[in-house]
Amino acid sequence: MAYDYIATETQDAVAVITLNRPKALNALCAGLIAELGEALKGFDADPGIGCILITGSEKAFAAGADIKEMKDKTYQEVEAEDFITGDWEILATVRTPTVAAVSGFALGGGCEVAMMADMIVASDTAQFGQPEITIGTIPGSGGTQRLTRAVGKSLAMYMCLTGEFIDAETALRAGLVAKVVPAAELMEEALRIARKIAGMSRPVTRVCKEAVKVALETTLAEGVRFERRTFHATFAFDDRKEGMEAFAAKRKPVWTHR
Ligand code: DAK
Repeated sequence: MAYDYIATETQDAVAVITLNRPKALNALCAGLIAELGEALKGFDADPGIGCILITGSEKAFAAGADIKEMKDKTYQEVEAEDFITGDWEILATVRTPTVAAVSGFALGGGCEVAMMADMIVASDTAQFGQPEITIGTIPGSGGTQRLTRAVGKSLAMYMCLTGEFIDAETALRAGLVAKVVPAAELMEEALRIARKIAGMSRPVTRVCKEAVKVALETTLAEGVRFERRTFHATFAFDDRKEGMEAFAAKRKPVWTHR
C-alpha cells in the first residue's frame, strides 16, 4: 500500500507504522491521521499480526496536530464536522497490542497519539509536552485525560498549564513511559518488545490488554470482577491448555491462536 504520510512494513508478526512527514516534524495533518487510521484498521484485522509498533523519526515522533491546517477553522466548522474526532481515536480502539517508539518531540497531538498506544518506549532524547496552551487552546485528543491518569494531577497540570516539555527520564519516573533506551537502540529494543508480544497467543494478548484497559475506566471491585471472569474465559482457549501443558512437559508452547 502506498501512503503519502506514513510508511508501513511487516516483520513476521509485527507491523511497523512509521510517521513520515519529516519536513513538518510529523505534524498530524488530516491526511496523515486518515492514513494512520486506515493502516491500523488493516493490521488489526490481519490474523497474522500480533503487535503493532508505531514510530516517527529520530527528531520527532510528532510535533502535534497540524497548526497551519487548523488555524483558520471556526468554532462552527469544528463543531459541525466534529473536528477529526473519529480518525484520531482509532489507535485507542484497536484490539491488537500496540507499542509507541518515541524519539525526539512528542508534543500536543503527538503526545496524545503516543499515549493511545498500550505502552511507550522512549529514546533518551524524547521530549513530551502538551503545549496547546501556548497557541491559545487546550489538548483535544485526550491530553488532559490520559496524561493525568498516567502521571497524576500535579505533573499533568504543570505540563498543560505551562506548555513546558518533560524529558524521557522524567516521563519514566512519572510512569508515562515503560522504558528509556539510548537513541541508537530505540528501534532495536522496541522491536524486541513487539516481537515478544507478537510471539504470545493472540487471543490471550487481546483479552489481557482489554483487562488492563478496564483498570483505567472502572472501580477496583468492578475491575477485579472483570479480570476474574476474563481469566476464567481463557480456559476456553486451546492456547491456555497448550501453555500449561508445555510448561509441565518442559517444552516451548506451540500456539494455534485459538
Ligand atoms: N503543525 C504544523 N507545522 C509544524 C508543527 C505543527 N504542530 N510543528 C512543527 N511544524 C513545522 C514548522 O512550522 C516548520 O515548518 P517550516 O517553517 O520549515 O515550513 C517545521 O515543522 C520545522 O519546525 P521548526 O523550524 O519549528 O523546528 P524547531 O526544531 O525549531 O522546533 C518545535 C521544533 C517542535 C519545538 C516547534 O516546531 C514547535 O513548537 N512546534 C509546535 C508544537 C506544538 O505547539 N504542538 C501542539 C500543536 S496543537 C484534536 C486532536 C488533537 C489536537 C487537537 C484536536 N481533536 C481530535 C479534536 C491537537 C492539537 C495540537 O497538537
